[in-house]
Amino acid sequence: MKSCFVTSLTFALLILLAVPSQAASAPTAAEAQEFMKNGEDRLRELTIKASRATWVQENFITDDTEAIAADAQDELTAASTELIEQAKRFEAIKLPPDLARKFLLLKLQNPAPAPKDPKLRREMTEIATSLDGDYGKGKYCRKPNDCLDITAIEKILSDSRNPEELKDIWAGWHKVGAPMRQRYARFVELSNQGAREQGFKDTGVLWRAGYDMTPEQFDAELERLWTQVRPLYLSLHTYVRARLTQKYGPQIVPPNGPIPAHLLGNPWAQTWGNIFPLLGLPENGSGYDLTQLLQNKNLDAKGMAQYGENFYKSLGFDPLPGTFWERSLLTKPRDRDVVCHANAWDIDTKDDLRVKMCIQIRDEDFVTIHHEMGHTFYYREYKNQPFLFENGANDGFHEAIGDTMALSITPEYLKQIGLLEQLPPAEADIPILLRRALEKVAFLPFGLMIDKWRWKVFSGEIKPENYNQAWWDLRLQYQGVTPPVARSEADFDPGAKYHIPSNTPYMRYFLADILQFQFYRSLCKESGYKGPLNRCTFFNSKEAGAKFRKMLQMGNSRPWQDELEAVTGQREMDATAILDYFAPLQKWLDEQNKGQKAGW
Ligand code: X8Z
Ligand code: ZN
Repeated sequence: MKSCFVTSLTFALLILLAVPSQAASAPTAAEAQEFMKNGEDRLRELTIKASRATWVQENFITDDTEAIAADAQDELTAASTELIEQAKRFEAIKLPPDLARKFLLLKLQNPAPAPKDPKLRREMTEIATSLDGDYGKGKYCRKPNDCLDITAIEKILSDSRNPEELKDIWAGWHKVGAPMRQRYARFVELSNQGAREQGFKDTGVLWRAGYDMTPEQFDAELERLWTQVRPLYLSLHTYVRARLTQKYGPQIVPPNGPIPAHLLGNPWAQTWGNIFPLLGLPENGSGYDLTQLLQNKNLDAKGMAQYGENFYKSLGFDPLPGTFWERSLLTKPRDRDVVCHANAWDIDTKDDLRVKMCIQIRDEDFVTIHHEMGHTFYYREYKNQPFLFENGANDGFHEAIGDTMALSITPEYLKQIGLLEQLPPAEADIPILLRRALEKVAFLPFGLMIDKWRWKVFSGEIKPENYNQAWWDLRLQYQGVTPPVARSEADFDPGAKYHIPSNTPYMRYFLADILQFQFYRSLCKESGYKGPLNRCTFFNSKEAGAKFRKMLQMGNSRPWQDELEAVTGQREMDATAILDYFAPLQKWLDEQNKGQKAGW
């Protein structure tokens, strides 16, 4: 097996190397085309191998599976690094736009660009795999026989109202980061070296090169969007803070200051939906409790996922293949370590699609399974594109698809699918909107600050000796939250958030938070809906489905602006959709906040 592989790789390299020697001085566009075709075939084959190995590793974390996954990943990275190097000889020639786009995407597909030196590349891959594994295995042991994994931690931070317990659990989980610090710093060095060898200033600049505009233009876009939504965030922050001050007292929640991060219902304070019951609205003000409805139905994890699939089918998408149900992991195994952070897998770039998620029967997970299905259906819609175009129009699009669907989970929709018997009265709009804002509006500054931190880490502006301080400076600046216990550079709190050890770029989620409302507004219109935006569901609309599918099928073959235009008629990301959606709530919040000072 192994020697067979080496033989075929050597053969492929000979072909690739043969191209330059034929025409060392002036390569032609035809040669570039041939080079790209061979390169895409090679990458597809190795990507499939690496996906299978990583799937096993994340579903069964042991030293052996980590080593196997690192091997497969190393082979893929080696091939991709070689191809990028060889592609340099085509840089000076004029290529057809599609082909030129592929040459750019070739350089961007790996978020961890590797040095050419095989020893350094191997070192980087092993670090990356071990960080991912450490996060998956992460536990906080309150006592020797009382160890909590992230699923248990999330549950306590969501349900407990005891500030001492919350503080203990918060601090306990954050210990998972500290041992990662040195390796992370080394990872940054190695990956930056790889980025530089490929012609980028650093890895963060490489990440920002994937948005069909210059990194500087992209920065300006982010600033523009954040300025648009910041007042809404401030209104929400002010309202929530006042209620938490009432609940926990001014000693714990200072009335004009930032909010301590352990009181917001989530380990990272990234979404705050779980503290909805503390916010002073009449109990059951929204007229229903989705977690309760799901539990009343005695749903299991598969049942939750089937609701997700049904939504897509109602729009005209084909059902998922049988293998999806056979091979996905939907329930947390009792007896082994897995990476429980939800994700969706495109194993063979065709029909072998899977979701890995430790589903709990609760409203948050009902939304997340729609999110994961969004990735899954996107994979399938673009499966006939060439390998390098098998991707989202940009990564924010990929994250936005499922969330767009999940915005359609309205009382009307729940009634249509038989989960809810009676529609709530019109007064329920505000509680329902507030519940949504605790997810979508609270998330905005978090979505923004993670990569603000990482880009500065990659550029060297934030040095390893300031990793943690800089993290909390940004948390304070954007989110207005503080750590509940003293922090120092012995800690490494970024490591306690999955996307840092797994090196998953994060600005995509900020973009998705904006884009999903833009898509939703357009699809609601396409479905013929006329009422207030927050009550729209486009469930069952074949028109909306057809329009969306057309965009999804384009994959990453066109600049995202063209694809956005195909659905929304707009060429720019635009926060007016999220502002329109929450307009009634913004008005209500501002009334409630009268006399309060906003900000911290
Ligand atoms: O990581 C995810 C998904 C998988 S792509 C579950 N999300 C971000 C997070 O959990 O931090 C979805 C929203 C933000
Ligand atoms: Zn996602």
